[in-house]
Amino acid sequence: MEFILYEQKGNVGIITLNRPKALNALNSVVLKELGQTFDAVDMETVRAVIITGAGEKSFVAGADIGEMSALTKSMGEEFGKVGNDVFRKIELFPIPVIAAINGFALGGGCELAMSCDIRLCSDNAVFGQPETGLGITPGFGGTQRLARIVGVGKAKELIYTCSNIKADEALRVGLVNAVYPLGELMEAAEKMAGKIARNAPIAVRASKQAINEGLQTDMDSALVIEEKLFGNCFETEDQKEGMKAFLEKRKVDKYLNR
Ligand code: CO8
Repeated sequence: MEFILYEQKGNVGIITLNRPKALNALNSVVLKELGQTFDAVDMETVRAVIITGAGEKSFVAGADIGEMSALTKSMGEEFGKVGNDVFRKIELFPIPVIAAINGFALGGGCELAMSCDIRLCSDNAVFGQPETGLGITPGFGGTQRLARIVGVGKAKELIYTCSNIKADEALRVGLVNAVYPLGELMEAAEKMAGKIARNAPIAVRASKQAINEGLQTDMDSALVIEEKLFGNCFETEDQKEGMKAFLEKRKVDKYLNR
């Protein structure tokens, strides 16, 4: 891979977007490799994935403006679909994905972070959707996910004005879950991923599926989705072991993912 580094540490997969000279901007190759990296994650052993950016300045400074500058209408639509398909893959990835946002998360960078389940950032992080200032709309899901995460009014303000917000404001509006000093960000992300990894993997996956699918439908249908996934858990060895351990007043040594 030219622009993506992948490492597995125990049960945690760590993806690093590695194009620091362009502040990890997303060109077609980065997007293609990002999709391929997710496809190659070992689903037997990996229980959570972390995405971060190389360097100390930027998570992702957006889609590559140089590459986008010459697009035609149909090419623009196609490029939007390429980004949307990869980000949707991340959003629907069976196991949780944590964004460790280590600096700029602008345009496509903010959109990438929003496709992850949980967003942790460093204190130097900056978020924004600068697209309308470049003559385009947010095109990798920003018009949809930002409104769902921070609310319609705040999303419209950020998108129409192209105002950037810093880490503390991102925390206040609910765009990120927590802020850490830059040097402590990865440790915090790995600690959270490790906590996820210790729980029953099938139950964690089913919870992600229930939340994601439930948000797409009305409450009554959503609760049926939950009931079915909840019921499925009772066919797993992990449920039997989890409850047996509780009743025997001991900790589960290791969930078996079955
Ligand atoms: N694309 C391409 N190159 C970039 C990008 C980018 N988004 N961001 C930074 N770079 C490059 C710079 O050109 C520069 O390269 P070089 O050294 O060769 O000149 C290098 O990275 C370092 O950047 P700066 O010198 O500008 O660093 P500064 O610290 O001075 O500034 C900023 C950092 C503020 C992050 C600044 O680089 C900046 O404003 N970048 C652009 C941010 C932006 O507007 N992002 C949104 C892009 S649009 C988008 O993401 C749309 C997504 C949906 C697409 C849908 C398609 C249909």
